[in-house]
Amino acid sequence: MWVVGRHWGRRERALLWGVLVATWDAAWGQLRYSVPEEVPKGSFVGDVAKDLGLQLPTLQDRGVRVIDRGRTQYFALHGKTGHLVTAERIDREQLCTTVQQCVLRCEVIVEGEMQIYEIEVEITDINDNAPSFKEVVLEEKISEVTAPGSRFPLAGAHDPDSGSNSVQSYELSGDKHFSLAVQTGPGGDQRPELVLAKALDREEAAFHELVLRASDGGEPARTGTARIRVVVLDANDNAPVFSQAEYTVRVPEDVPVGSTLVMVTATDADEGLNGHVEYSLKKITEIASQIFQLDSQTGAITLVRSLDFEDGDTYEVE
Ligand SMILES: [Ca+2]
Ligand SMILES: [Ca+2]
Ligand SMILES: [Ca+2]
Ligand SMILES: [Ca+2]
Repeated sequence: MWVVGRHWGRRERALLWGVLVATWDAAWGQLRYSVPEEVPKGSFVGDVAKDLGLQLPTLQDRGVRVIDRGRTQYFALHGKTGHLVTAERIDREQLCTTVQQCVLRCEVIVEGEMQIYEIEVEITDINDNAPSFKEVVLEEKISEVTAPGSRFPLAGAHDPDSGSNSVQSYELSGDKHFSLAVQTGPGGDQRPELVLAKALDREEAAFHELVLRASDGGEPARTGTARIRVVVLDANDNAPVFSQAEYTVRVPEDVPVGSTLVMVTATDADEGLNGHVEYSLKKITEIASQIFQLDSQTGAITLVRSLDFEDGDTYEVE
């Protein structure tokens, strides 16, 4: 039986090292294997017995230990075959968050021979994570008078996998007013930017819904998406427009004072204060100003003095 999974104390190890150094017989060796992350427990890593030239029957008589250098026992030696196998699920993203090359080290100690063998196992990446955005719904506020070609940086996606299994490209869809540019940062990271491709018009469309998709380079590729809602901010780019260019009103001369003779209406397509319409008279004769009054808010023109046909038969105001 192999003794596997036992954690050796510092004193115990120091003692063993002392013995090993004392009886050194050029038996120091190093083995290097690689295994993909996330393989099931018990998966083959390397044929330690064969690579060390150890005879299986003799191997079984001797005390052979696998000591992992970390806290967790990730590897074990399979008794009958002499194979190094995984003893745990190994998650590369959890083990090696910052380093590119993820290597675990363990030692095989053959006590009967007073030999120690160092084993390095490289944990290779698999594409088990999809790119993801911190915010899945983004809002961008852009004025309708923004010049085409303007750029708006967007937050990129994150994919904890390594190399080509990490984020490789971005794609934008949903609206012809926008296109996508991708800048490469100093560390080789990709930075998506929203580019205004076509002038906006709030009066035509106050919102634009876009989808930003990040893809990794795995086979098959995994993707992550974020929705971008562009809110078009109003600018005062419309003048009020009257419902008619000219209003002609015929009234009998005995119409009572206080009557509304005509209601002029103008509309402005802009929003809020930009779209607020107030009425005023630009050109009016002295006499007409004594007869008619315009309500600046409603556009109602009312009679304030009785009409007398003899005074005049037409009045023109602007
Ligand atoms: Ca993983
Ligand atoms: Ca990935
Ligand atoms: Ca991975
Ligand atoms: Ca406007």
